[in-house]
This record gives sequence, structure tokens and C-alpha cells, in this order.
Amino acid sequence: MSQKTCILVGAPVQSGAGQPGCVMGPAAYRTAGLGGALTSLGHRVEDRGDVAIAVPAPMPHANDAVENLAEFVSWTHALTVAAADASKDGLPIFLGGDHSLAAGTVAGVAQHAAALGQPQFVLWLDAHPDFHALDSTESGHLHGTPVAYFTGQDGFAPALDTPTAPVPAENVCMMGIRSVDRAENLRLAAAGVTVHDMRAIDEQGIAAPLRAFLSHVAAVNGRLHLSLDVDFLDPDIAPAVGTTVPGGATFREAHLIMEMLHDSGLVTSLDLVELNPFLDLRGRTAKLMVDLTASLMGRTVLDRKTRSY
Ligand code: 6HN
Ligand code: MN
Ligand code: MN
Ligand code: MN
Repeated sequence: MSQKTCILVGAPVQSGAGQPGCVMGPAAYRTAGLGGALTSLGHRVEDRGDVAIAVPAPMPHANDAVENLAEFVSWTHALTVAAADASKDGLPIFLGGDHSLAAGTVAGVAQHAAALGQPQFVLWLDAHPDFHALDSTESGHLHGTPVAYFTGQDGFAPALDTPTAPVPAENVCMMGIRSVDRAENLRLAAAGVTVHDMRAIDEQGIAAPLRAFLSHVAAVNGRLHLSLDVDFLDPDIAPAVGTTVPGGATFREAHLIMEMLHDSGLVTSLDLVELNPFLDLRGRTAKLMVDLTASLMGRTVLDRKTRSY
């Protein structure tokens, strides 16, 4: 990737998670040195500060389990605008915040892609598919819903309209999946999302399926949004998340993905989500997320000059 203008957009969202703490995410990324890591790689960095919403009036839902629906609606509107805007000026990096923020960030970057006449793709790195609608969530935690929203699935009206530029479900590729609720399973298959669960990665590794996806994105001149949930990573290396699932991606798998994405030159926007600094151990997870972002933006973890290929 050549020199980029990275636009940092803080999204201190925690209304979609089951426990507080993600509100501290943007500050933790800044504290862990995200901006400096990017400038040291030769990129320009513009920090737009944190997006904010006014405290909204409560919004009830027929599914009694649903929590903080009004906040979800306000964040989705605000972040759609912020993401469409930032996309015009550079490569937006959204500092979360829980994963419900991706309802807005992906809707916004996809609006920009539509204006350019390019197809939008999403690489979803997560233990979970986050494919519930408001009617199917059992936990009521709306960080379990963004993919269903931005792909234009039913089940969000009348709280939210379908996004103006929904991402076709076939343009979404998920990796690392290892915790799927029954309703999600049925809907994922029906919608046509590509899911590489951990079983598939154990058998094939991450390189082959990722390479296949990237060559498809390149072939149709697509734009690629990467949504990186902390719980994609194994909890041993990334403990600062409220929804840990054992058996996650290793340090080496995660860096390999980032290096391959860098080499592809295809990534046009990024979410860093679900970091809960209250659960971290001496900043370990925040620093790992910053290092992975640096890999994505051109830092090599192994010294390529000493490689024999
Ligand atoms: N995330 N499927 C579970 C639920 O509560 O709906 C977990 C959601 C996790 C969301 O990790 O971004
Ligand atoms: Mn709850
Ligand atoms: Mn998630
Ligand atoms: Mn997750």
C-alpha cells in the first residue's frame, strides 16, 4: 500500500454490548500509540476525535429482550454520515466501541462506494457472525445484529430503514466464526454469506480462502471494508473482550491476514471493535490491535529481506 491518509474516527459505542467498558476503546487505541504507528509507516494521520450522540428517548420493541434500541438507531445514523464523509477524504479507521457500530460504518462506506460506482465488500473477522435481526436476538445485545442490518435483511423496521446502499450478502466473507446462534445459522445460509468457520480454517489454513476472496474483490474492482472484532483472536493473546470464545486465531494467523491484505492493496476502510480496556491486562490487547493495524498498513513482522522467496 502506498502512502495513505488515515482518518481516525472514534466511536465510543457500548450500548450494543452486554457489559460496560467499550466506551474506553477509542482512548485506549490512542494511548497504545495507533497514530504514531501509522505516521512511522509514512502515512498521514488525521484524528477527527470521537463521534457523539444526544441521549435519545427510549424506543420499545416487540421483542422484549432488545436493549438500548434508541441508542443503536442514533449511533447508526451518526456513524453512517461520519463514515460516508471520512471515505471521501481518506482511509477511515473506526476506533470502537462495540460491534453494533458497524451497522453505521459499513452503511456509510457502502454509500460512498455506490457513489463511485464500485461494489463494496466486507471481510468480517469475528468469533460471531452478528447476523441477528431485532426480532431474532435472544440476548438483546445489538452488537449481534450489524451484518443483518448492512446487508439489508428484514427485521429492523420501523426502527431503522434499509440502508441506502446495502452490501449484497454474497459480498461478505467471514473468517474465524465459532459461535453461531440457531436463528443466525438459518439466515446466513439463506442469505448466501460466505462463512469460513474455525473448522474450515483448521483444515485449509487462512491463506487459501483469503486469497480466493481477495482475487474476486480485485477482479471486479471492489472496495474492501475490514471489520476486526477482538474476539476473532484467541483469548490467550487478546483477553480484553466481553465475549471471549476459546479457539481463536493465533498471533501468526492474524498477522498473516493483515500482511496479505496489505499486499493486496484492496482495503479501503477498517473497524477495530469490541476492545474492552476494563478487561485488559496491562494494555496487551490494545497494543496487539495497534500492531495488527500496523501490519495491515505496511509493517512487516518478519524481515522480508532475509526471506529466501
Ligand atoms: N459480537 N450471538 C451472540 C448474541 O448475543 O447475539 C453474541 C454476539 C456477539 C457480538 O461479538 O460483536
Ligand atoms: Mn443484557
Ligand atoms: Mn462481532
Ligand atoms: Mn464477536
